[in-house]
Amino acid sequence: MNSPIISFILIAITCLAELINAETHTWWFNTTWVDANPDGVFERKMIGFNNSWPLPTLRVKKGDRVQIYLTNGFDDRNTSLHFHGLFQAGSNQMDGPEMVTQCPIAPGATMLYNFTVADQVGAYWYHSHTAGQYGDGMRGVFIIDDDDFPYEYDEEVVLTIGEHYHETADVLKPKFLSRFNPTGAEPIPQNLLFNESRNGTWHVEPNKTYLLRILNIGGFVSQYLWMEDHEFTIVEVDGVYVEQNTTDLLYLTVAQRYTVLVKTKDNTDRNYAFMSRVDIDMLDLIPDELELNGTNYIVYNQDKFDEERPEPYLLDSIDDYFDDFYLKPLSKDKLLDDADYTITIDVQMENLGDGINYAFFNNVTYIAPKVPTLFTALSAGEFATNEIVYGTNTNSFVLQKDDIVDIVLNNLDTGKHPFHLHGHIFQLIERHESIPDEEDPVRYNASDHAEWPEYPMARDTVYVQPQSYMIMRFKADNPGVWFFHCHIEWHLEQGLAIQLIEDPVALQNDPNQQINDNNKDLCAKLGLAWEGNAAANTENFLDLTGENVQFKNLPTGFTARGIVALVFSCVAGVLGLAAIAFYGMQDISDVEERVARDLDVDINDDEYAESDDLVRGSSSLAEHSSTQKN
Ligand SMILES: *[C@@H]1O[C@H](CO)[C@@H](O)[C@H](O)[C@H]1NC(C)=O
Ligand SMILES: *[C@@H]1O[C@H](CO)[C@@H](O)[C@H](O)[C@H]1NC(C)=O
Ligand SMILES: *[C@@H]1O[C@H](CO)[C@@H](O)[C@H](O)[C@H]1NC(C)=O
Ligand SMILES: *[C@@H]1O[C@H](CO)[C@@H](O)[C@H](O)[C@H]1NC(C)=O
Ligand SMILES: *[C@@H]1O[C@H](CO)[C@@H](O)[C@H](O)[C@H]1NC(C)=O
Ligand SMILES: *[C@@H]1O[C@H](CO)[C@@H](O)[C@H](O)[C@H]1NC(C)=O
Ligand SMILES: *[C@@H]1O[C@H](CO)[C@@H](O)[C@H](O)[C@H]1NC(C)=O
Ligand SMILES: *[C@@H]1O[C@H](CO)[C@@H](O)[C@H](O)[C@H]1NC(C)=O
Ligand SMILES: *[C@@H]1O[C@H](CO)[C@@H](O)[C@H](O)[C@H]1NC(C)=O
Ligand SMILES: *[C@@H]1O[C@H](CO)[C@@H](O)[C@H](O)[C@H]1NC(C)=O
Ligand SMILES: *[C@@H]1O[C@H](CO)[C@@H](O)[C@H](O)[C@H]1NC(C)=O
Ligand SMILES: [Cu+2]
Repeated sequence: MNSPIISFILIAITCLAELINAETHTWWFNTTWVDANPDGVFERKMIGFNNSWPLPTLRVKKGDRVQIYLTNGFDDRNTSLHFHGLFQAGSNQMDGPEMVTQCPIAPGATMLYNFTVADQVGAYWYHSHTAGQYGDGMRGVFIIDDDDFPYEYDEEVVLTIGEHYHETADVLKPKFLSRFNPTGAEPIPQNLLFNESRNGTWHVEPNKTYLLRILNIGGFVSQYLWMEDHEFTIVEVDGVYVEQNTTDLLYLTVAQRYTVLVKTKDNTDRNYAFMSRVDIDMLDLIPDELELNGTNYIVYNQDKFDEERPEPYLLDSIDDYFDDFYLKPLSKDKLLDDADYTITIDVQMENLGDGINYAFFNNVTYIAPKVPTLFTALSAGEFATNEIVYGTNTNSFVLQKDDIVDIVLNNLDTGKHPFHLHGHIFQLIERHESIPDEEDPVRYNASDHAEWPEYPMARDTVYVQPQSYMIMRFKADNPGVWFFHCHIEWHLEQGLAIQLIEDPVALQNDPNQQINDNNKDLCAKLGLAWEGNAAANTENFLDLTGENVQFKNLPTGFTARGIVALVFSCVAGVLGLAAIAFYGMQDISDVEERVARDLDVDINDDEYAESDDLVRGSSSLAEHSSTQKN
């Protein structure tokens, strides 16, 4: 036999061996409320599985099949489960986001999430994709082990970080999405969590190399991490192996993962601090009682630790954190070819006529359609390639098979935002520096851009800087409906999302991608259709009458100023405490200052004083607007 044949046989045997080794993991989980005290200062209910919280770390191997039966054990709310970072190639309906790829799971109902982790490795996580539930604890780690891990280490350790609220999302959300919070100030967390707790202790042995998998499973703030006298050597980000790069200061937005090597000391003489810090630029207000730095411990010597804890280890500056743009994928995957299709999206936060602050891509705030978009794509026949059928408020873009796609994201907002694309990793090919609040936002200019890296960093979640832009590039090689959204849960609730409808014809022609009976039952339980356009019209896919749309715009002439005035009149008049709660327990004049600064209005100016008088005592926004006009 000649050698090509031999190598063919060898490859065939290897593939066969892998197939035979592929395991099926089956888990049954029931969502339940669990009494917990994660930060040690406040007892509350967290969302657990089977009366237990935190949720388990699920561990599988490359190529394995996963079957998770998720029962909605709540009696008053829907749920869903998303596996963050998994491509779900050929299994789009297992992706999780409600009204995108499935109907919500009604109380008492069960959904089987059944998929293989075909060709992925590394650190992922799972979380509810419904109404802020993951902030209430419905989140856990999902690891895909690799028999051919490219770096040497002695022991693997998982570490999650995140922020923590004392109130549940269903209490916070209505206060956040309220006309009494016209600037869209996000709720301020009470604490930072380290491994779902605080004051954590990481017990280590000397002379070892640890593989530390760090995951920010929070829903809002980014965090800095650093260790006293130890370093992080980054080897994987969001499931992508990278060339080693060592740093002493990491920055993780929510949903990002860093797998790092940490070498321990050669002796057990002392213990060290392991610090975390909230990115304060993301907070609209910093209450005195909020501990901005979390102190945790690397414990070599328990006796010493019992005697005395290491002091917090502070840095002079946290400006010099590791910029993931400079990482290089170990695969040496080159910059993809020039884009066949460019999606340009502008981010803005604005108020609509109901006085609520929403988030917009190109002036559209995402409102869920009446039929999950995947099911529209599957039922629309030849109309599936027509963006109209997906509705006017879903920000849907149809992508052609194997197109190279650029997402050019101009952030006209003064905040940082971590964006996540389902079903893909993307190359981050350009990211502009942040632009200070007092200057105008900078947009991407295609005829004047930076030089793009030869081997761009790739991952599934990246942040854009304030008033600045970034460009993400990927290949549309995974037929399906993929959500792209800000991973700050508050901003997703405000509508900061688009949908990519990738090669819907291939989707329709793939027998494995057809809606299964379980999914149809889930829709039926909630009285939802699993066919039709965004308005659930199955007769005429181009007729969107009755679709869900955003609230109408603020009437012309009614400015942010008017809203401020309205808020103050309410605060002063009715003592609507929601606004005060959001801006901290402060006196009212301070709240005024704060709102005014956010809205960029001068509270001493005459018009303001006037409008305050004008709106006092009235109750409807429309009324105020007509008064305001002149
Ligand atoms: C969770 O509870 C269900 C029944 O509610 C049970 O079938 C399942 O085995 C339990 N799962 C675990 C991981 O304990
Ligand atoms: C962490 O330390 C703080 C301050 O010492 C304490 O109030 C809190 O209960 C501790 N939390 C946990 C979970 O140990
Ligand atoms: C799931 O949990 C709920 C709430 O604890 C309970 O009422 C229900 O019986 C459980 N379901 C199953 C299948 O165990
Ligand atoms: C569950 O989902 C259905 C369909 O979207 C919706 O009508 C219903 O209000 C949801 N239930 C709750 C409690 O949010
Ligand atoms: C999961 O999907 C695979 C492939 O379609 C199928 O063979 C298997 O029966 C499914 N599992 C269950 C429990 O239905
Ligand atoms: C975090 O918690 C997990 C168990 O949930 C544990 O295995 C791990 O060692 C902890 N990590 C650290 C850094 O303490
Ligand atoms: C660590 O390794 C060094 C050099 O190999 C050795 O001298 C030292 O005793 C080791 N320390 C411990 C605590 O084992
Ligand atoms: C928190 O840590 C930062 C960075 O190390 C430091 O500048 C700041 O002073 C610390 N704050 C407190 C209250 O310790
Ligand atoms: C490591 O990161 C630095 C920037 O922090 C970058 O200049 C360098 O090229 C990177 N090297 C590798 C191998 O990733
Ligand atoms: C959004 O609305 C503004 C103001 O009406 C308009 O200037 C701009 O062109 C719109 N942007 C898009 C992408 O439609
Ligand atoms: C984009 O860059 C080109 C080349 O530098 C320049 O001529 C043009 O004015 C720029 N466009 C805008 C809108 O800034
Ligand atoms: Cu955001």
